[in-house]
Formats: sequence, structure tokens, C-alpha cells
Amino acid sequence: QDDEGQHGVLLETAKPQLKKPFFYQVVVLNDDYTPMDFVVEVLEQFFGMNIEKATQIMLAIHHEGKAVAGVYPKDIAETKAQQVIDFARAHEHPLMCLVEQKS
Ligand code: TYC
Repeated sequence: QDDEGQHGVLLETAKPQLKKPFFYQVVVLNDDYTPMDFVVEVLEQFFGMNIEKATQIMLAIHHEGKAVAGVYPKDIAETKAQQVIDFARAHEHPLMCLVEQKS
């Protein structure tokens, strides 16, 4: 038991920066103004969801403040996040999303 605990501490201190470096979550945030059907369209168009899944995720964002729309390598996650923001701005909606390293 002591050995296991010590082992865990050693692993954590030796390799903190090697924890899942490859995948990033695109997190979509709630706001008070973007129409629900626009968010559903975004989730379908940029994250390949069907209408049922897109509606479910949109409602999760609406009720909980945010949700993960997809998980990708860093460059793809950042490109998708920027595309969503650009698309929302082109339609004059304040929809925001961000990229988080998966923990
Ligand atoms: N809260 C918005 C509304 O009531 C809908 C919404 C859902 C906005 C999800 C953004 O990411 C979002 N019209």
C-alpha cells in the first residue's frame, strides 16, 4: 500500500506534462441571444451531429452553461472553434466557443 502510494507520487512528479497532450475539446458556451435553431445548425454543420444529437447538446448548453461539441487534435479543434465564431459573427450572433486540453 505504501509502495503503491509512493509509486503514484513518483509517476506524477516525473511526467506531469505528458498527460494526454494530443486531444482538445471544443466547448460551446451559452449566451442569452443566439437562437436555439442557429446553435443546432452549427452543431450539425461543424461537428457532424444529426438533428437529434445537435438538439440534445444545444439544450445541455442552454441549461448547464456549456458542453463539449467535439474532441480533436489541437490544430483541428482550434480551426473549428474559429470557424464557429466567424460563422456566428457573420450572422451577428454572439455565440462563443473555446478550446480546452482534455484532462
Ligand atoms: N440561451 C439561448 C437562448 O435562449 C440558446 C443558446 C443555446 C445559445 C446554446 C447559445 O451555445 C448556445 N436563445
